[in-house]
Amino acid sequence: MKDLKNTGSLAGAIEFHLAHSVGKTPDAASITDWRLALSRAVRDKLVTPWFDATHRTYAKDRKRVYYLSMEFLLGRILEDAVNNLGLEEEAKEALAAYGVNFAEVVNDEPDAALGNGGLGRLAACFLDSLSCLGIPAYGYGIRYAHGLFHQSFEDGRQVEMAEDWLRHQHNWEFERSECTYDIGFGGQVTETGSRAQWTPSDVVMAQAYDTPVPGWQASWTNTLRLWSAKPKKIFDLDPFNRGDYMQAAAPEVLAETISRVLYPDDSTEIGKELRLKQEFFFTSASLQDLMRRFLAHNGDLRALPSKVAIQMNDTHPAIAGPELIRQLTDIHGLSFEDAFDIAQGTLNYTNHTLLPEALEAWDVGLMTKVLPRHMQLIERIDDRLSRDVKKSETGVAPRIVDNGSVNMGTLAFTCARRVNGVSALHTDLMKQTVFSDLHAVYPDRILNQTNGVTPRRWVHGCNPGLRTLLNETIGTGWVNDLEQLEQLTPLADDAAFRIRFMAVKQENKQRLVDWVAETMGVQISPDAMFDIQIKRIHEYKRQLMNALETAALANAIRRAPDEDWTPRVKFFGGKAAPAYLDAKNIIWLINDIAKSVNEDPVIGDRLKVIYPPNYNVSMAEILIPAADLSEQISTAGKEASGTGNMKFALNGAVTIGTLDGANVEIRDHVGEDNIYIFGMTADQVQAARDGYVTQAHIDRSPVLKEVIEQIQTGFYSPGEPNRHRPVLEKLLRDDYFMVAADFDAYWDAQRQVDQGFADRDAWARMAVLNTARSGWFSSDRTIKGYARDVWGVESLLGDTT
Ligand code: NBY
Repeated sequence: MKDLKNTGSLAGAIEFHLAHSVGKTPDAASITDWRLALSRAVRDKLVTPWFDATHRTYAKDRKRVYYLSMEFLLGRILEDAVNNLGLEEEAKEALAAYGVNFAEVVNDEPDAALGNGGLGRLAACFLDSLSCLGIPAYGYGIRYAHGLFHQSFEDGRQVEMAEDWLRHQHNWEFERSECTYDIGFGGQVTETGSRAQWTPSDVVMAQAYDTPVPGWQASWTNTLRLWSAKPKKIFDLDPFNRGDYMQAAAPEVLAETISRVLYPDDSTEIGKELRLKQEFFFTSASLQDLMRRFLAHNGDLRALPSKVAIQMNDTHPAIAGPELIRQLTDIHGLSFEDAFDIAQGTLNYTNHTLLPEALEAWDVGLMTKVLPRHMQLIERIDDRLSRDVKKSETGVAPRIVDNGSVNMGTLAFTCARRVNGVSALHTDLMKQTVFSDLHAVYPDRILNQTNGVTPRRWVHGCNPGLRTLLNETIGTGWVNDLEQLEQLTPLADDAAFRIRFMAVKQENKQRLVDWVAETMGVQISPDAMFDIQIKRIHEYKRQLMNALETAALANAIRRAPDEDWTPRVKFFGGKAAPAYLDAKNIIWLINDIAKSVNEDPVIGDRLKVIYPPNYNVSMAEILIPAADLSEQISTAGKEASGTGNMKFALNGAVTIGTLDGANVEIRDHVGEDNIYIFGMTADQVQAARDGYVTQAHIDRSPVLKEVIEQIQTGFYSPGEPNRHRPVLEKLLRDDYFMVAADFDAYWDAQRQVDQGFADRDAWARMAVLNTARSGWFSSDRTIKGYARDVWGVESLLGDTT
C-alpha cells in the first residue's frame, strides 16, 4: 500500500489545514479555526493505522465484535486523540508559535454527548479498550443531530435547551454517502409459499458516518459507525411548484426526525413510537451492514456465530433477535428454527438495571403497527421459549408477550447466547429477581462482567499531574496495564511519596477552584475537603440524602461555629430527565440549600455547596481528579454497578458509599480501612420494606427531623414555605429508596470522614492506596473478560502471521 503515513511535522500539517480545510490565514483564525485545523492534522495521522487495522482484519477474517448501543458518550475527541498518538508536546509547541494556547483550543471542542450517563460512557470506554487491545470491532449507534440537552438553572430550577454539537464542522467523521440501507416501517406481511414477505408502508434510509477510534499509540484503530436517517425521496417537486414549501420538504423532515435527538431519559421506559423507530432503525442498519460484510467472505450462513459476536447494550437493540431472524428467513431463505439457532449463537445481551420502571416493554398494538413482521417472529420466539420451559420442567414460565406488551428483557435473554450483569452483586440479583425464571430454564446463560473505565481518558488524560508522578515512579506501562499501579502500595507508607501524591491532588483542587471562580464567580478554598457527587439525578442515587445531610451539617456549624470543623466544599453535578419532576424538585432544593449555606456569614468557609450547571464528560474530567471524597450512596441493590465510583478511586479519592453495585468490589480491592461503608445491605433493604414507616425513622433522628421541619417551614425558600413541599410529601408518603432509614448511618459515616480528613497524613495514605489498588477497574480487564467468556475473540495485536 502507498505510504500515507503523514510523517511530516504536525506544525506544517496544522498550517496546511488552516489554509486548505478551514480557509483562514493565521492572523484571521479564531480559536475554533485553530481547533478545526489541529483536528484535521491529527486525524490525518490516524488514517494509516486505521487502514492497516482494517486490512489486517479483512486478511485474517477472524471473528469480529459488533457493539450495538443507542448511546456512545464520547465527550471531547481531540485531546484524547492527541494523547493516544503521543502528540501533546508537538501540538503545544506548534500552536504556541502562533501565540495560541493548546488548552484553549482543545477546550473549545463541544462534547459529543450522544448518551445519558453510565451506559453510554461505558460504551465509549469499551471502544477505547477494544482498540487498545487490538480486537477487531465496530461500534454501531445513532448519529444524533442533537445530543443530551444543555442544562442551566433559573432561580435554582433546571431549564433544558437543545444541544447542537454539529454546528461547526465535525472533523472526526468520514461521511459514507454510498453506504446506505433501507429501513422499513409499517405495512403488510404476505405469505408466498412458505416464505413471508414484508412490504413496509414507509421507508427511510440509514446512512453511515465513520469515526476512527485509535488505541494507545494507535497500534490498532477500530471504527465507530453511526447511522443518520435520510429520506428516500429528498423532495416533493409538485407541492413545491404549487408554492406549498412545507409540504415539499415534509418527506425530508419526517425521515430525519428519526436521528434528530437523543432521548434524555436514563431510567424510565418511555414507550414512544419514535423511540421504537430509533431502536429498529439503527439495529436493522447495523445488521444489514454486518451481514453484507460477512457474506462478502462466507457462503455458509451457519458460520455466522463463528465469525460474528454481537453485543446488545441493554435492551435498546433487542429487536436484533427478530430482525436477524427475519433477514435469515425472509431474505436468505432459512427455516425459522435454523435462523433462531444462528441468531442465538451470535447475540449477547448486557443488562444495566433491575429497576422495574426502566425495563423496556412495548405495547403489542404499537409493535404490530410499526413492525408487523417482527411481531409475528416475536410470537414464534415466545413459542420456542415455552418449549424450552417445558423441557426444563421448571414451574413458572416466563413469557415474552405478556399482558398486551412485549417484554424486551425476556426477548433479549431468549435470543442471546450469553447474558451478563455489570457487577458481582448486580449479576447475583439478576439471578435471584428479575431473571430468576429464565435463569432456571437457562442456568448457564448468565455471567458477570464487572464494568471498568479507560485509564487513557480517566487518568492519563484528565490527571496530568498524576500521570507524571506515575511515570516517574513506576514507568509508563500502567497506561495499558493498569494493575501495575499495585507497585504503589508500599509507597503508601513512604512519607515523601505521600507528599508528592497529595501535591498533585492540591494542584488539581486549585485547577478546580480557578474553574469555579471563572465559570460561577464563586470563591472556594482549596484547603477544604472536596466532597463530590456527580451523576444523573435520580431518587435511587439519593442526592436528596446528601442534600439533607448538608443542611444538617449547616445547622450543626451554626450552633457551634467555633468548634473544630473540617472545612468542606460539597459539589453536586448532574441532569434530571426533563419529564422526571421529582428529580427536578430535588435539584431545586439543592440549589436553595446551596444559596442559603453559601450566603451565611456564620458558616463561612466551613461549608460551601457548589452545583455547576450542565454536568458532562468534560466537567467530570475537571472534578474527578480534584476529589477528596467520592459519594456513592445509592440504595443498596439499585445501582447496577456505577463507573464514576471507579474513576474517583483511581484518582485517589476515598469513597463514602453503600454496599451497592461495584462499591462492593471497590471495598474488596482497596480494603475496608480505606473506604467508608455505611447503611443497609441489599438484603436488609428488602427485609425493611415490610411495614416501613418513614415518619418512624424521622422521629428517631433529631438531626434529620430538624432539617425536615426547616424545609417544611420555608427556611430554604423564604417567603414561599410551600416551595419544597412536593419533595417532603413524597418522602413521607413513599420513601421507596429509604433515605430516612439510612440517614443516621450516613450522618455518622460523614462525621468519621471529618475526623479522617483532619489527620492529613492518614488520609494521604488512604488516597494512595485507593489509586494503588484500583487498577483492576480498567475497562481493558473488562473487555478481556468479554473477549474470553462472551465473544470468543482474540487480539490481532502482534499477530503478524
Ligand atoms: O449503566 C447505568 C447504571 O445505572 C449504572 O449502575 C452502570 O454502571 C452503567 C453502566 O453499566 N445505566 C444507565 O446509564 N442507563 C441509561 O443511561 C439508560 C438510558 C436510556 C434508557 C434507559 C437507561 N432508556 O430506556 O431510554
